Amino acid sequence: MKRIISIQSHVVYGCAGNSSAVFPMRRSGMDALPINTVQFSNHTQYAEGWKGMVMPAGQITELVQGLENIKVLGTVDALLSGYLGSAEQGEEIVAAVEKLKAANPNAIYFCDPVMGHPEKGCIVAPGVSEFLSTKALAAADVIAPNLLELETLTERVIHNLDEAIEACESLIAKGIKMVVVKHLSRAATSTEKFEILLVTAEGAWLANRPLYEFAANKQPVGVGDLISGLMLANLMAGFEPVIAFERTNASVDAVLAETFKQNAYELQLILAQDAIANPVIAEHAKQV
Ligand code: PXL
Repeated sequence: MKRIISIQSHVVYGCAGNSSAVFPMRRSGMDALPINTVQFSNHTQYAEGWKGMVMPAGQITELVQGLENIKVLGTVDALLSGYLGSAEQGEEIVAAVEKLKAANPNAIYFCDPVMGHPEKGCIVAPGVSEFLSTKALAAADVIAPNLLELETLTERVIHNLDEAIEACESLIAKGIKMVVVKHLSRAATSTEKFEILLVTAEGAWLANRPLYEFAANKQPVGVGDLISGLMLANLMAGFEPVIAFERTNASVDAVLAETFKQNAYELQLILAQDAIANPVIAEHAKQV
């Protein structure tokens, strides 16, 4: 069984960060080891706010040391990072990646550079964005930005698909092996569908899923975290990048379809678990 350390948020209720990604990774056959960057009652997009704390500095380093002490660290195949509670936690993650790669040179670092979305209410601590654009980017093997995050990482404004692909290629030229744009937003080729993009040294592929008509203030949260977790799980399960990308897209669509059907705000991971483990690919990704 492949083993993944996943360093993201924990929410008591609902789905964001580890609370969105860990169950799907386990349901995909992975041994997921969650390390929590924050412990919040709920994600930060509730109008009522949230309760809880950012994990104290030093905690990530300490837990990774504990894993090394019990000789588990060297058996870990990948490290996934997502929502950070502070920029200092980012430094600890990069140190953990170095330690992991020293223990297992084949291990990979999958970075989901969650930078927040102030208009939507996704609040991220100061300094996190700068950290992700510099040290995290330098350490990552795979990166999964949304359009805004891709613009920040590459310091450019992206208007369309060609520019999005060029931006991803600039990251590949810097040594990143794979870029998954988890939401193309205004750079998408269609407003009727939700599009995601995969770019590797071999080429670029576009996949889409239907748009469900969630109320404007009830757009599901944690979808990006789900995409990253599933993409990594599918890669670790041995699927080729394009197949892993298609399977991820199909699973995410099934989760959103179920969430819409249930008229729920939080992702319905449990009800959609069979489609997480065994997605049905409705349409193949298109090479672009
Ligand atoms: O999905 C990103 C995310 C992760 N973790 C927490 C969040 C959010 C988005 O709002 O609030 C705690």
